[in-house]
Amino acid sequence: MAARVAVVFALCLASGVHAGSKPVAINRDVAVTKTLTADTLSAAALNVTGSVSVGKDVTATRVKAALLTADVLETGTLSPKAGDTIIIEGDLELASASSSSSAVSFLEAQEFIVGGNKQWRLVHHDAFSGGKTEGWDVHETSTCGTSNVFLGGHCNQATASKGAEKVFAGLPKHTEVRVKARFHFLDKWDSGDTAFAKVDDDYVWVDTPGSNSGKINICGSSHPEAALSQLMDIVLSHSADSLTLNFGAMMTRKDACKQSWGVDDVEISVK
Ligand SMILES: [Ca+2]
Repeated sequence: MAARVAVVFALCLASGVHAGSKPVAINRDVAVTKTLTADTLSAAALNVTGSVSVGKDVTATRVKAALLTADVLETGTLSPKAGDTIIIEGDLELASASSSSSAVSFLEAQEFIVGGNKQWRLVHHDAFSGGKTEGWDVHETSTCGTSNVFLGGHCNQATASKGAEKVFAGLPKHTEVRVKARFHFLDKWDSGDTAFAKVDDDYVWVDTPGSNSGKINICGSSHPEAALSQLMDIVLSHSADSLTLNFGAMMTRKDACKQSWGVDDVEISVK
C-alpha cells in the first residue's frame, strides 16, 4: 500500500499541486504500517491497529477504543460494550443544558464507578401512583389523608390476610442489593403485633410498633395511626438476576377495617 501512496503523491506533484501548500485529498483506502504525523487529519473513517497520539482535539461521530485517555472528553453519549464498564478516574462534570434528568439518562451504564467504588443503581421504584400495582400479587391500594397512593391499607382484607409479593426479574449483574420502602402501621396495633419483609423467603426486616399510644388520626378508622412512613432500608449480598420480595404482618385483629398496613415507594437498587 505504501507504493500506492507514492503513486498518488507523484500524480499530484506532476499536476503542479504542492503538498506543502495545499491539502492532498486521497479518496482511496490507505494503510500506514509505521508512523503518520500530521497537524490535521481528516478522514471518513480511521482504523489504527497500533496507538493514536493526538496533541489537541479529536472530532468524531464515534470513537471505539479499549482504553481512551483524554484531558477533556466531550460527548453526547458515553456507552460501554455489553458487559463492559465505564471507569472515570478524574472528576465527572455533567454539563447538561436542560434538566438534571437528562444528565442522569446520559449515565445509563451497566455499572457506575466513582473513585474506584461502585455506586448504587436504582433499577425499580414502585410508587403505586394512580393505583399501579404491576407485578404484585395483590392489587389493593389506598391513600392516607393525601392523594399519595400506597399498596394495601384500610379495609383491604386480601393484603392484610396474605401479604403482598412481587418478583423483580431481569436485574442487571450485581453483588449487592438494597431494598427500601416506607411502611405504614394503620389504626390500632397491639403490643407484639409485627410487620415484616422477606427477600427470597428470608426475613430481612421486622418492626413492632408496640401498643398504639398515638393521638393523630389520619386515615383508616377513627383510631389514631400507630406509625406512618417507617423507613425500611436494607442491604444484602445478592447476585441472582431475580429477587422475590414479600411484605406482611402478624396482627391481633383479623379485620383490615380495624388494623391494617400499607407500603409505599418500594425501591430496588443494585451494585
Ligand atoms: Ca386511623
